[in-house]
Amino acid sequence: MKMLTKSMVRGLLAGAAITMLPLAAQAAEWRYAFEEALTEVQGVYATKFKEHIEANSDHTVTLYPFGTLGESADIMEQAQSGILQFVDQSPGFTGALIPEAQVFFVPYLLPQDDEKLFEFFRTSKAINEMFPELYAEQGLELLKMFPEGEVCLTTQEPVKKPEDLNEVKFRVMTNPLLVEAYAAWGATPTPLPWGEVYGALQTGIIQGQENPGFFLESTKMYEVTDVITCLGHNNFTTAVMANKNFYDGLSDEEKTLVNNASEAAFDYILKYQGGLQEESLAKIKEAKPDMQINILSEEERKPFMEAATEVEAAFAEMTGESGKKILDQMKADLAAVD
Ligand code: 6CS
Repeated sequence: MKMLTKSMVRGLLAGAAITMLPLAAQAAEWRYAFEEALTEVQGVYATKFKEHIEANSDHTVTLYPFGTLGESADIMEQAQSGILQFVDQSPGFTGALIPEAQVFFVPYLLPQDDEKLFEFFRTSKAINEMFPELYAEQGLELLKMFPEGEVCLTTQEPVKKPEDLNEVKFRVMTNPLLVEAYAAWGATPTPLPWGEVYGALQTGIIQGQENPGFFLESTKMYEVTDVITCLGHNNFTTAVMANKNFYDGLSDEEKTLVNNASEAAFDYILKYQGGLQEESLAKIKEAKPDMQINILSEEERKPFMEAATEVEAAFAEMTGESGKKILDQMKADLAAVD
């Protein structure tokens, strides 16, 4: 897909951005970019957010799906500089900016049971109180974090044990802890932005990658891989935020509007995910009957789980005291929903 250059994007958005400045109390156009297509989970969330804002105010929200304004790193830069008012960037790409956000890549930290997982996202102090402070330091108002679905691996050959990943060039999001996780499992981790993944699989530059079921189906990852392996090691987390100066400049009423829109979209997206993983895997099987889909047993998962200790130690080393506080709080929050 052809990407716009940064200066083209700035030119495109600058005119509209100027109209925003003096009109905070009047009808404004707010821009919201995300990392997926309109019909994928982030797009469904963004659509719900937009609907709520537009039904309850004179403001409009223009949505920019993946590919319209660049890669994940580009839209984050645009949100930080105030060209965009809202952005959805997954912690998988936020590691350099906010190292603590990498906590979501400690394998087997999040519950595999959806009810517990959703309750954790709803009630977690780490997510709802501590992370907003860390995002604020980067000029971002963290509005919501939410899960997108169980992450599974796609490879050319079956993966039943970590040794099966030996020498496999495995694409990960651009996140140092994910590199550690796949290295701990014996793979050769290859960080890449999303836009390069299909082509890299097609040409054999990489042989594997991981993503939730709905994304494996909608992006047709199954066309360029032969085996899907689910080992319960993670659920894809994403984060929606606003430019902090923009948010702080809103009236109390507008802040409530934005917060209520976030709550409405959050509730909707959790319900939307009921059965989505199973449906997506079934659709893949239908589209490509010889695709092997392996759900590893508890016994088979054990060696993958054991490597998690090493990854947690790497997280501690990368993030020091601040990371420890987040991880400890997350563990306490998880214990509370268990
Ligand atoms: O793997 C990725 O890079 C992408 N995966 C998902 C599920 N959403 C956006 C992200 O860019």
